[in-house]
Amino acid sequence: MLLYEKKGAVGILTVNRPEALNAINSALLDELYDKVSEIAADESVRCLILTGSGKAFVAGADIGEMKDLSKQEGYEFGMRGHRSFTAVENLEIPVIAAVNGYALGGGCELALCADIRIASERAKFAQPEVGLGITPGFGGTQRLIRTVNRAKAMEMILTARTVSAQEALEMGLVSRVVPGEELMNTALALAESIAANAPVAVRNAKAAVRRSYARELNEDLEAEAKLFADCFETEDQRMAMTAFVNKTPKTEFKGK
Ligand code: DAK
Repeated sequence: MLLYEKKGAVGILTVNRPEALNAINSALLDELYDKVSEIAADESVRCLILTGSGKAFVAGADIGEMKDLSKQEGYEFGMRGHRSFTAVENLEIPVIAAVNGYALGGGCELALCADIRIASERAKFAQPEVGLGITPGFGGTQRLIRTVNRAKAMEMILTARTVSAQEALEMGLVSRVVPGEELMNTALALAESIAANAPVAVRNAKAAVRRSYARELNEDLEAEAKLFADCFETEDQRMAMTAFVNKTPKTEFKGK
């Protein structure tokens, strides 16, 4: 479910499950962890680009797989997600997310693990979880607030609204928006300009910047996983996810 290629000193990792809009299931989470560990050990790679196949970057965690999780399984799924996503974030080399399309839920959260995000004009961002009866669970509540201002983060998380690439640029969620056909070339040029700099200095600069960003992140992610898990087995979570999977309209949320 992942494709990987190297262009000189730049690695390109593509989430490749286009039939499900690259939705992330447990197998994909494990594959991501393994691949990222491999990349971390390859000293010839100096910058990584993360992107998706087809019209999505990643349309979220796999709703079909999550639908029937118990609270305990929800917690375990969340912690498994944190392990893989944190491995991306903890790579010593810079990571650029080239967001080619939908970056929803877990997809927006994966993009947030990158150091730099650039987007195609077609990209769309959202944290739609509260509309599915759950909270963001792969770091959205923690990484979004460390990336954009609190009002914007709260608006995205509490309304579940989808924002355009342009709006994402205005709020600082991405640093550039380019036409879709220019996305990969722009990402590659950016990656090559980083890879041409002194590797130790680049690595240490990233580590230094991350100190302010990542303070207490691990504890906060664990707290997020508990709050996330608590939403499972509720009537609202079961109803909303079943409606998505069955392609039927949602009924009104009951708070149960
Ligand atoms: N999961 C599973 N399948 C998905 C999917 C998803 N998130 N998104 C799309 N697909 C599948 C669709 O079911 C459809 O499958 P088939 O019917 O062809 O078998 C196929 O991909 C194509 O999708 P559509 O036919 O819907 O394509 P459209 O262009 O019409 O619509 C869309 C595109 C992106 C607007 C729509 O697919 C959509 O609304 N998708 C769901 C987006 C969403 O709500 N994503 C957030 C999921 S919640 C956790 C941590 C994190 C999370 C959860 C737990 N823990 C701590 C435990 C994260 C949660 C999320 O990400």
